[in-house]
Amino acid sequence: MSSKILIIGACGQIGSELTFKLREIYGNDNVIASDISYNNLDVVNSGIFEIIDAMDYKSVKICVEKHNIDTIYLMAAMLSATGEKYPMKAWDLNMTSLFHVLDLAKAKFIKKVFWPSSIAVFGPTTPKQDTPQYTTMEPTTVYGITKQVGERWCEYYHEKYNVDVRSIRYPGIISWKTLPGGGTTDYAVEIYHEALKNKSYDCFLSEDTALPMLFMDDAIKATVDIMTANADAIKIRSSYNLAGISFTPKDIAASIKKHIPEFKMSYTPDFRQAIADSWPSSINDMEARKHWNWQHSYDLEAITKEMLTQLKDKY
Ligand code: AKB
Repeated sequence: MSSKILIIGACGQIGSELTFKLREIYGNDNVIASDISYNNLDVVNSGIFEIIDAMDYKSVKICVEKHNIDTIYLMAAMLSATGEKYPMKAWDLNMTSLFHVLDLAKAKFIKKVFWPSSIAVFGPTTPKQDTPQYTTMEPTTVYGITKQVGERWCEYYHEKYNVDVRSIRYPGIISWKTLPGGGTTDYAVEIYHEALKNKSYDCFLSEDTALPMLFMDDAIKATVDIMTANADAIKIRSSYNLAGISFTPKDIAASIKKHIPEFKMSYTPDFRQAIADSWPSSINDMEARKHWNWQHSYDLEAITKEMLTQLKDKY
């Protein structure tokens, strides 16, 4: 299982934990972490780290050649909420970085690519419950548009140029090591920090907004599983639906109250409510389960227990 890996966007919420996991599997020297700045010292200090601007083809290529990279995980992206503030920046970053990596694979500098898509590819005309793999997709956010278009390009590069690109439509990801930044599902992480710090949380989504979510350990497992599966098991080269659990802000508040009875939740929906309302509330991921044996482990109660235990010492 020898592989030389580059993670672009290694300082972010998912990139950081992916870096730690891949270093565990492949060894520290075989996993090069990179980001645009040194903004996560745990990652920077855990092994080889390079400053890379994902928008700059040359700097990515130089790093690939310097370290004999054969596999890239492209985790740099502007997420849904920030993308609505800077639409053209989101478009530029999300698309340009993807083309750079796909072109490196097309030119045979690298062999394999992981690129995350998102439930943001879906929109208000998509069936909301148990959203199937193949369905109407009319995303209303710039982030969702970049992910939908990106999926088409991934499939195109696979079909036309035989590029081994693999992708998952991540739901909201809940984790304690690194904070998420700029997403609509971020409330489901912030709430645990605020519950421990202030015993209260003012949620930017309304109490009944159900969204698909996944604990980080499950998300990392899915990422490793899809990347280590045999190429012929990967029958979908756009991106796979992936589900863990679905819950509302009211559900997560109730789950926290079991551990912190005095916890108080209030609701002040902002512009992110419209984004959440345009997304599915639950996902059907039978293709991922069938093709490469995906299964999740954490339910809401297990997530709450783990989040509060891990974050307790911080506050
Ligand atoms: C976001 O909220 O923008 C992301 C996502 C669901 O892709 N977490």
